[in-house]
Amino acid sequence: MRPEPEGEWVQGWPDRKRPKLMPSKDAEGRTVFARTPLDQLEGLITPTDAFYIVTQLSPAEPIHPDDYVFSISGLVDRPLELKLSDVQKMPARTVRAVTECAGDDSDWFRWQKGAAKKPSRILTPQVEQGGWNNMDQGEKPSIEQILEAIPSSGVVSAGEWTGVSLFEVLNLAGVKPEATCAHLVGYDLGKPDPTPLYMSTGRTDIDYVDPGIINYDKALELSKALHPDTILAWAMNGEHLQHIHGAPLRLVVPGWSGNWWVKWIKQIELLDHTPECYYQHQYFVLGESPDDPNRKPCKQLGCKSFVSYPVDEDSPLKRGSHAIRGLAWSGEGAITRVEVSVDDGKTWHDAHIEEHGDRWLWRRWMCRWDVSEPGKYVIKSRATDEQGRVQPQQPWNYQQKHFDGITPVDVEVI
Ligand SMILES: Nc1nc2c(c(=O)[nH]1)N[C@H]1C(S)=C(S)[C@@H](COP(=O)(O)O)O[C@H]1N2
Ligand SMILES: [Mo]
Repeated sequence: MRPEPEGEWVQGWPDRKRPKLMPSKDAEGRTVFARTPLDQLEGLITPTDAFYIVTQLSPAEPIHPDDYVFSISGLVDRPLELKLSDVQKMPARTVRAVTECAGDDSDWFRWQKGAAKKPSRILTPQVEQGGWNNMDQGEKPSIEQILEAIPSSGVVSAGEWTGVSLFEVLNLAGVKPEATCAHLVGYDLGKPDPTPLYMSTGRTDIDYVDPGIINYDKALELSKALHPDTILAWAMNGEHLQHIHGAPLRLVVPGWSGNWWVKWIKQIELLDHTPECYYQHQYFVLGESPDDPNRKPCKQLGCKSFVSYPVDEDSPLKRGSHAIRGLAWSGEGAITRVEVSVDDGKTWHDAHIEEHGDRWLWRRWMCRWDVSEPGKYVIKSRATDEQGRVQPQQPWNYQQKHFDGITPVDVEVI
């Protein structure tokens, strides 16, 4: 069942229910992980208070914006230490983009492989206390308990990010011609918890290469680092970045999965090689198995759409006319086509997709459905992007990342 539409009073007036995150909190009651209620959202931009949250280590200590500094070092002509006010004096750039955690919808991979329980897109409460990165303390829960406790959907949102192109900041330091990689390091420290690895693979017998206490870091290839839409952002959705989203400064890497979007930037080091990063070479990798010699880091997202209305829980539907609706996005840029099927993929019809000029943002689509025959229906959607890539792009992989498969909706019409 969908929640009742009535919510709190706002500014003294009765209001609709505001979309709320489904949070997991640390021992101090601070949210460290949260999923977005996609079924309750309208429009293109996810309100900040409903924007999903993922932290792999312990979140960084908050830094006052006036005290914040980060460094640029390595293969540069002029190593620099910059303050927030320094980057705010540079030419600003605003990018609207989808952020999707590499593990979004990973349950659907398991379901495609034969897991009994069909995933749901309606959020249900998950472990409130502890969160996923504290779940291995004390009694160790089984993989089944973890998977049951923390569904995978809803770790995707869309935001408006304001900052400065990373290339402008790098030019200030002067990148040496030998540089091939920007190594970005966050202020957050910790020991990676193997639980997400166990969770995503559904196995605990996997070699967990313990890197000890590390800063969150990523090694971004220079061509993506120099793309004008790769920005260092200090604002999100028209206001200063919130701490948990990486304030004072975080990286925005449109088209690439969330793990590239390094929060709490501490250091940018230019290198002529790719350093080993836990969240790039151990976790967030695509491959057939842990010993696959062709394992490679998760980078750009596939091509994806899903049906946000109706969902299985809306069943039964009354005969008549319905609006089938949903969202579509791609790691390669704009979505150009969305098709809908109401007969389990036998026939497809073009959906109406909303026009807008932001190639990294998802597009809303809808399709009117006039249904007069009672019975069981399977609704599907399929997206195509400007590169001609058709959903799905990403095959099954052992860490179950970058799921972009077709997710059927089962409804009964009465
Ligand atoms: N410094 C740092 N940056 C990070 C992370 C982190 O743990 N530490 N998590 C990454 C992951 S896995 C995701 S999906 C996104 C989530 O960003 P959000 O919490 O702002 O939605 O941040 C990325 N950037
Ligand atoms: Mo993520």
